[in-house]
Amino acid sequence: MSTKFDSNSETAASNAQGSLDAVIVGAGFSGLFMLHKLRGIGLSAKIYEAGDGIGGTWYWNSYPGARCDVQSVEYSYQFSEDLQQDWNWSERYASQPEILSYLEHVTDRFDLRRDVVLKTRVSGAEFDEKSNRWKVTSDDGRVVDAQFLIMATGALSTIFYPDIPGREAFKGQSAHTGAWPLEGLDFQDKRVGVIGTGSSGIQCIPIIAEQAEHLTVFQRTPAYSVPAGNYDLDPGWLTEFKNDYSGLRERNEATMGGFGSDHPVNTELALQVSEKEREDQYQHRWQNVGGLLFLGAYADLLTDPAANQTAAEFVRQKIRATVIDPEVAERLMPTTMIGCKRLCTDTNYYETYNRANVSLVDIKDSPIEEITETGLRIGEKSYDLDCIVFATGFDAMTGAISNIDIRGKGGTRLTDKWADGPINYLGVGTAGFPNLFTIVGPGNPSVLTNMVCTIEHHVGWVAECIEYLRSNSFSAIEVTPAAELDWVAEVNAIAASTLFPTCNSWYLGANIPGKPRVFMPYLGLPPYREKCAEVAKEGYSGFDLT
Ligand code: FAD
Ligand code: N01
Repeated sequence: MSTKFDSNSETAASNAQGSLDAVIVGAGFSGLFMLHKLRGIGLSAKIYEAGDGIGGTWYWNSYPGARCDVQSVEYSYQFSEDLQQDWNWSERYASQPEILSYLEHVTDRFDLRRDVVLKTRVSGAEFDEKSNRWKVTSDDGRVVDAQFLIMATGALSTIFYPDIPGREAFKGQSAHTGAWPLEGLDFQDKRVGVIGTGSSGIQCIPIIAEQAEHLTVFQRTPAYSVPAGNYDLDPGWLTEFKNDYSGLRERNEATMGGFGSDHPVNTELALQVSEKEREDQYQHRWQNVGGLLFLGAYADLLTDPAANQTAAEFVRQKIRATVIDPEVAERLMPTTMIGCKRLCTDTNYYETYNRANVSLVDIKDSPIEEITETGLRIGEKSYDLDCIVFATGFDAMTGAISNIDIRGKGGTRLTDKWADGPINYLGVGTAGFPNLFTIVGPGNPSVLTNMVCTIEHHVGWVAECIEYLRSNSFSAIEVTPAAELDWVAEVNAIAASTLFPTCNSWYLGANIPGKPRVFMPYLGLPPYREKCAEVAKEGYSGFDLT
């Protein structure tokens, strides 16, 4: 990644702070809001961010076509009414540059920049049991001491490259979608290969196809994708919409995912209605609603396999109807449960395979064996390429935390404790690691929801907890082993009652070779919020306060 240095932020060299109330790791939606909240309760805090700019996901994922799949007016902070009234989104689903400029605006508006230290990767953290404080080290060797350590390191921030030999040998241009070079890649009249057909691949493929001489898509597993239905927002509509902005936010909080209350989940069951009615409902959601809310067509799509397959078959029919070459259409048709992996949303994805300059290579049974100087090789066949795009995803939910050498009480390493999967309470803390908070980590509804909404809730809860500790003169808070075991059991029990464990998704860690297969997110925002409120009301039940 080439560098873009923000001269208003402090550099590593000019900011060798010795002691703080809190260290926040990561400057995305979570870290920025955490800094704002902690300042609000009088704490000294700094963000350490590995990237050269703020924005997290929206800094790193600047590949062509990157945009949100939750509507912009919902995928944005709600903590400041003035902010949400002042900011005008230009599209129903904002593009990466627009979301990044929103986050830049928030950073300046709330004067956050002076406490953001860029280009600084936190490499280790050690808990000192005598002082109840963390010693945090960065990869440039600096050490900062803080009472609280807050990991706002992102659920989808650690890129994953498949272990295909020869990647370094490739002489052309290549990039991972999740660490896209700031200067971009030039696809004009080039032979381009895209590896991976998850959300990132599906967003960039149609745009790359318009520029490349030839695009070859290497697909291991086809994904379900629904048209996003993106459009420019009419300023008049936006003004009117803002009259009841807080009303929308309130209605969204009652939904399972924190968004989409304007198209609520249908309470009917898929097989209890006639086939015609079902088709009409799916068609309505496909054509008029668009995107993720397609899965709200019936209440049982994620719990009953037969119901699920009615929706899956509807999408397969759409692929058949869109893709002209029936063999290509067949290869693009997923067979798993729809929604088991995150549903993709697109603009002209399936249509792209009708272009003469696009070909699809199925690599399920014959994987890519080698990246060569001039392209890649599958068996005896070589593909000559000028550019390779790795849209191969992330070591999700635990990757960023596991990359830091975190040692709690008795020198226990967090990676050892989590060797068989993450164990924590409310997705916020883990026994043996006092004063360590994770924002939207495993065990939190995070990635199954409108994340900005969940982040605001989670950050708010952590800030209130810290305020409580301070005002009651507690120096440390630590999860009890019993509370975290119960929580992990609850997360798993809820997941087991759904279709989520039936495929190899990143929710389960199944995209990373050797990663324990454990369903990591907690399903359901309203019950989660209730539980968090109850825990706080009971003086932080499930935690020991020292
Ligand atoms: P991030 O934005 O990931 O920020 C974490 C930051 O921590 C990163 O900048 C990283 O560099 C930094 N960091 C990590 N480790 C270290 C370390 N050791 N030292 C220093 N810094 C470190 N969610 C939705 O709800 N709706 C959407 O439409 C949506 N679209 C998405 C599109 C893409 C392309 C991707 C990849 C994700 C999308 N998500 C979406 C999920 C998205 O990640 C969250 O919505 C949100 O942006 C996460 O914010 P965050 O601050 O928690 O984490
Ligand atoms: O990653 P993915 P992503 N050989 O893991 C393939 C969010 N997001 O970056 O399915 C060949 O979904 C892999 O194949 P398979 C969103 O939450 C949102 O696309 O494992 N292929 C798959 O096709 C999303 O879910 C948006 O068989 C290999 C692809 O790489 C999450 O981020 C946009 C391979 C990875 O897909 C991650 O999405 C972008 C190998 N060895 C991201 N290894 C929005 O639309 C992996 N693959 C808002």
